[in-house]
This record gives sequence, structure tokens and C-alpha cells, in this order.
Amino acid sequence: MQTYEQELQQAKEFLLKHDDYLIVSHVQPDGDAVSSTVAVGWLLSRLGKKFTMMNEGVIPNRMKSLWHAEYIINMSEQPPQRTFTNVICVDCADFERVGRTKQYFTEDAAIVNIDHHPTNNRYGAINVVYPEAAATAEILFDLLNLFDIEWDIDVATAVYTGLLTDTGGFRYSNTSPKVMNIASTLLSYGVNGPKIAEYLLEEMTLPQLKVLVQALNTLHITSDGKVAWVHITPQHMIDSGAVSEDLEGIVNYPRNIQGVEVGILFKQLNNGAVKVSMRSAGKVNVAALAQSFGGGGHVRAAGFRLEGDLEDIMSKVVEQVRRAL
Ligand SMILES: [Mn+2]
Repeated sequence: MQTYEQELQQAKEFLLKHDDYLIVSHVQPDGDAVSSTVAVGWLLSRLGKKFTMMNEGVIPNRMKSLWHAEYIINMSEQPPQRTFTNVICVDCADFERVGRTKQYFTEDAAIVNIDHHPTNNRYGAINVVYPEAAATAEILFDLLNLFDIEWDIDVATAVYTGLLTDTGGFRYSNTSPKVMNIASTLLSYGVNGPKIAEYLLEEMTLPQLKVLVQALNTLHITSDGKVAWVHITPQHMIDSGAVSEDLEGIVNYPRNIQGVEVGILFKQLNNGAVKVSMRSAGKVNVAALAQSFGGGGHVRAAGFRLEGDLEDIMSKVVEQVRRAL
């Protein structure tokens, strides 16, 4: 078993040795996924390397102000006309999380897997997997510091954004002394912390608020008060005018109820599948639960997808969570 420092060193050597990289992150990318994608892109640009940034789908609007985020290819809209041999996967707990972007990896592709999910199954040729990190962006902070490159405001803002979003605004239990030290360093590089927090965590669009109201109207809680859940249907999305990224954070509302151990958001998708997001107050390891349903994540934040009827899935999942309590 290699140490974290050795893994970082291997990644560094890989990046120096090759050229023409593909950088991908997980489907439905969050703040950390987008931040990590552009941070790797920024590093490669400083090294004078050719690189392509890609995601299976759309980049959230709120992330579009990050450095070169507008150049992240939406594979579903602009399928690339070629394949890639040198692939860097960021924030992807398992190979399936890259989604359909994998069809653009050559069969002999060398994959660098940079991630902080404890459920990561080390699918890369090189794995920089560090579950102690609050965000993949934290790992990238360490990686970038191995190079003789001067930080600028663009990459500092990207890394700060990944840390901010994956720690829920420096509030979750993953907000370690190291996270605060890194944040402090990034602020000293000129990052506008309050502005990013206002834009990413406070400000809401009207559809976002409307869809929150609709979700809260579906609130259920078990008789012992320990499991609470809400759901969202395709009709809710139409009525509110919300888009997928507007649902981020809704799962915290049921979780935040006093006495609740696990909060769940069930999102019924247009294709009939249901996306399940779980948040734990600490007692229940929702990553293990999610894994038992074919998903993954962190001890306190995890998710998965199931095919089937919404009501059936809700009762089945709630039952499993009650058993885990
Ligand atoms: Mn992450």
C-alpha cells in the first residue's frame, strides 16, 4: 500500500511524462467535480500540455464563472470525434461514475484516479485516493504544490470553490484544520471568499425556491422521528421551472429536523428511475447503505439510483434505513 505522498508523486510524474490528456468528472457534476476538472486543466496548461475537459452532461450554471469552465465539453451535445489514452478522472468514486464519457477512452487508456470518496475502488492505473480529504480539490491543492508553479487567482478560486461546496460552507464534519489552513492560504492569494459563498450558498433562483417549497410539501417522517424524506416528481420540475442543479441542498432540509438521523431526497427521473440522496446526522453510515443499493459516497452523504415505482422505492429504502438505525 502506497502512502498519499507516493501516490501524489506518481500522479505528478504521469502528468509531466505524457501529453494530450482527457479530464473527466462524475455525471451530474457538483462544485467539487467542476472545480477539480478546471484545476487539473489549469495545471496542465501551466505545464504546456494539451488537454480536453469533458463531462457526460451539462455544467451547473453556478459553476460557469470558474476558469475555463465554459470549455468543459458537454459530451451529450458535442460528442468528441476521437478517443484519448491519457485520462484523468476527478471526484469519481468508481469507474461507472464517469458515465458515458468512458466510450472516448482507448481500450489501453491509462487512468489517473484522483478522488476522496471512501468507497473508491481504485480503478485507475494510478490512484490518488485520500478519503481524509474533504474534497478532491483538497488533493489537488497538495498536487499543485508539488510543481514549481505560481498560484494565481483563477486556480485558487477553483480549489476554494471545491472546498467550500463539499464542506457545505466549511460547516460539515469534514471541515478539518487542514481545510481551514488551505482556505486561509487561498484567501491570501486573493480569493473573494464572501462573494463566492454568497453566490454559491446563499443566493437562490426563483425556480429553485419554488421547487424547494414543492419538495417540502411532500415531507414524511417516521413515527420515531428518526428518518425524514421528501420527493420530487417530473411534474414538480415542470411546475417550478427548476433544473437539476436547483435540487442541490434540498436533502438537507429533512436531515436538519431536530432528532432526525437520516434525511432522504427521492427524485423521480423522466426515464422512470429514481435518484436517491441520503444525508446522515452521524449515527448511520449512508455510504454503506448506498453501496448495498449499488451506489456510493461518503459516511454522511451518499446516493444511488433505482429503477421502479416511486412509492415502492420510498418504502423499501426507508425500511432499510430504519433497520440500519
Ligand atoms: Mn467531492
